[in-house]
Amino acid sequence: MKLNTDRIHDRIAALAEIGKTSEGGARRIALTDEDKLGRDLLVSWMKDAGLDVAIDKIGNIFGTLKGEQNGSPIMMGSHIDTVGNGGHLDGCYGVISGLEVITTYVENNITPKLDLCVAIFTNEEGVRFLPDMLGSLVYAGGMGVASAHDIVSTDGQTLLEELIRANYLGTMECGSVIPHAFIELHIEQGPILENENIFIGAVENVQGISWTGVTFRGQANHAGTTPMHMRKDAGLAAARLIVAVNEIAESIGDGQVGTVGVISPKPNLVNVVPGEVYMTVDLRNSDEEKLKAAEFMLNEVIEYICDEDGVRVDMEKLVRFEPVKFDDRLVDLIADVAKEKVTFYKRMNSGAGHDAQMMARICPSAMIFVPSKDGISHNPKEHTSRKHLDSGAEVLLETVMRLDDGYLG
Ligand code: HGY
Ligand code: MN
Ligand code: MN
Repeated sequence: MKLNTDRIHDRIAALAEIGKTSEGGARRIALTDEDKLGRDLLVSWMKDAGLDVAIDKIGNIFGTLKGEQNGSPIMMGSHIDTVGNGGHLDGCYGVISGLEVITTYVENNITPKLDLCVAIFTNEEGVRFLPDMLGSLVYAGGMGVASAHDIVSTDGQTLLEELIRANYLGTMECGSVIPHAFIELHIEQGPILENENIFIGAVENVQGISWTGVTFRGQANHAGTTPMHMRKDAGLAAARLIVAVNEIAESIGDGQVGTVGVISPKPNLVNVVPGEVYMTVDLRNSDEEKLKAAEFMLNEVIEYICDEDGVRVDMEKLVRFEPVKFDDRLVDLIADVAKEKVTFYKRMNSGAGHDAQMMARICPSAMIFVPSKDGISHNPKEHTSRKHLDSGAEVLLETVMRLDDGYLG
């Protein structure tokens, strides 16, 4: 069977037009009008292919081609929601390629043995509703539907209100269909494959993620009249923490990363000493013990900063996912297919979080990576060459065909 890779590129381009930013990036934040329009477009393509379309109680979308046997489906999928000014491939590439794999069966009049399904998970990015990978987390039983429905977005809406408003509050029970296997095709979003001139990554695990909200509380005061030794400068505390997070990552090394992505000073005025600063700390490591060490160091340094600058602090654990190991048999299958299709492949970790790490809780799961140009992602400059995108989709098709031929038994 041959994929229609032109259609993959045309559909990536068509989806990119929805929520396009002035810099040519993507802005389809979860359950906004743009996300809804993207969802509607994908659902229309699923229906064009004659798939059964189901929506669950957290807004996850499933397009299914019935197989000969009644049983668990081979599921592919990812997400189409984006960060604030992201790229056009993150998530979308895996969804559109999964739909293309199924459409190829339909157009070749081949009925698979097992059901084939492509999934679109709600709120993977986690920039509007916390935590990230929310739709797949709930699907995998990591959070109750009611609790998820009550989550309040950064702009004050509950998830339930936004699901209703977008008309994506489905009736299918979350987790009611346990896949035979779950395969997520995704861009690497990092520099490794490109630096080593490798076409395909067979992803073995996803690193652990720790997100903390930190609010330093000092005292707003006049920038001109307040002597330096009398200040309770929350801005200075925040600056020290940004440097400290970088130093924690450097001191642990071994792939440890640390990021302060949100910094919101109040009152954020040129002539007022910041009285309060809200910031987020994102720590990640594929080794759980090292991630715990990084979290310990974070708490220690925040205590030290408060003493130094005479400020108080409130901290909130926003997200905490342990590292996830994918199914060895599936990783071996992807590696075998990659060896045949592209010769150069690599087993590797994932630095980014993905829906597959949640699906690994309920079924054999693994990921296929393709290179990211200059390792850039979550940025309008996100790009992957056509030859790499096509290779990834071909590896996905062959992997699914072998699973349908009984690879996992
Ligand atoms: O944060 C992540 O790694 C993913 O993009 N949600
Ligand atoms: Mn993604
Ligand atoms: Mn992302």
